[in-house]
Amino acid sequence: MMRAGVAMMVLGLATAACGPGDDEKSKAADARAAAFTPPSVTSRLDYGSAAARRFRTLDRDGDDVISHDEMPRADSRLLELDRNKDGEITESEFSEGMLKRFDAMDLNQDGTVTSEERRTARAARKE
Ligand SMILES: [Ca+2]
Ligand SMILES: [Ca+2]
Ligand SMILES: [Ca+2]
Repeated sequence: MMRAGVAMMVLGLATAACGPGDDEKSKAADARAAAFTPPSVTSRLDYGSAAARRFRTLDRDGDDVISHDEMPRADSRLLELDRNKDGEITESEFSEGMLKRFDAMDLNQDGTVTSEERRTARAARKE
């Protein structure tokens, strides 16, 4: 009889302790979920093919050169890719420049850029 009573009490306590604890935990998880940005990992290959697609989009007349009038004005960083400063970006200037950017972001040089590394690179740029 006694034994069963104690067991019931322990069970009751465990449930009571568990209840609010779980609630707190799920609230914290909700907060985390709200602030959460999905982690992304971009491989060098993916980045390169995304860059190639971007080049194709920008090169409207398809002559493998982004000429001055094809250059989006909003993206001044694109001009940094013009290595020989002739005002145009060739396909190799574009892809090599983009991959150099990727390598600069890939802090641990494992061939992938995580969202963490991207954040760090962005923060470094602002300084
Ligand atoms: Ca063109
Ligand atoms: Ca050029
Ligand atoms: Ca990396």
